[in-house]
Amino acid sequence: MSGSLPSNSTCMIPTQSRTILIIVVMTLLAATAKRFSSAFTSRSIAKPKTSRAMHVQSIPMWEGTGNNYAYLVTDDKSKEAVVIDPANPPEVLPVLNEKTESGAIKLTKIINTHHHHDHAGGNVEILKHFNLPIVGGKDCTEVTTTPDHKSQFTIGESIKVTALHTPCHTQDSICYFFEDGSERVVFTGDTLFIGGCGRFFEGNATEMHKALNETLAALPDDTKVYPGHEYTKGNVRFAKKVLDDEAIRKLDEYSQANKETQGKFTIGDEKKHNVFMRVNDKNIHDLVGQTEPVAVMKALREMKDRS
Ligand SMILES: *[C@@H]1O[C@H](CO)[C@@H](O)[C@H](O)[C@H]1NC(C)=O
Ligand SMILES: CC(=O)N[C@H]1CO[C@H](CO)[C@@H](O)[C@@H]1O
Ligand SMILES: [Zn+2]
Repeated sequence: MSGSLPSNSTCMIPTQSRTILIIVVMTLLAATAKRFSSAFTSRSIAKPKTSRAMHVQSIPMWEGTGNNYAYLVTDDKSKEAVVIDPANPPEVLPVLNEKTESGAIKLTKIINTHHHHDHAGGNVEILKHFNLPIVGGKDCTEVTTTPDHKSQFTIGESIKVTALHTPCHTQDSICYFFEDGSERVVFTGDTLFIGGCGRFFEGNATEMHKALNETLAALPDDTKVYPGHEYTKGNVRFAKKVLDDEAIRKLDEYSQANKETQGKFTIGDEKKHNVFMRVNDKNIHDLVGQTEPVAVMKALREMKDRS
């Protein structure tokens, strides 16, 4: 580098000092560059974390019999977390204990989708270990708060929850729509399953039509569906008897290849492969001999109950 200096340089610094100065400047430059690049690297590593503020962990329960799911949802930034339908404490408590003891989460609520024992039946036992409020339908054991239809609350800094009343399977059924700015998910309990819907234990076809085709169908199409049970295989078996089309075949393939289907399909997908969300479909009308959506809903549910 010094060789490029003109030989008649008027620079007054002696050659030796000049070499030292160049070394010092280059070392400083290298250090700065290194610090700059490491800041850049750590920022690009941290990026996926900030864009995924909501973390959903499935906790399968009674696998092979009820095939239920409890869900642990955490706001990654604040570590604030809620547990949804922790119905079987022996399977849920080990997860909650490990995560709270390690500081990975701060558990703040139990949320229930409805009062059935395989959803709200773990509340009393969980309360012996954690002092938590319970948000749920009016008939849920130990419920503290029943949110109004379309009312909202937040979890940590980033998750906004909207309660959606969907009475039919039970009169106290509530679905919970979670948004974190970039991602949307809905916990549907026994109202909407992947490719199916719950039995009308306390309600009728008018109510299920409203729950599926008005309330849930109005959510953004990219909302991921997290139901209360893994029932997809049985639902597809029924759907194939009703209609054997492309969307239902795709769901069939997926459910044959994957044990778990929760969170893998969206409200947009359900409108295509869930016959209970296709009550306006001409092909289904022909099959059930009805055209009015509530009558179609009623006919489909009766067929499924008999199947
Ligand atoms: C369905 O249930 C709703 C709410 O309980 C009720 O108002 C309606 O009359 C019922 N419809 C039928 C067809 O039974
Ligand atoms: C959101 C949605 O799909 N709504 C449909 C529900 O069903 C009625 C007919 O009963 C349609 O008109 C709506 O478009
Ligand atoms: Zn139920």
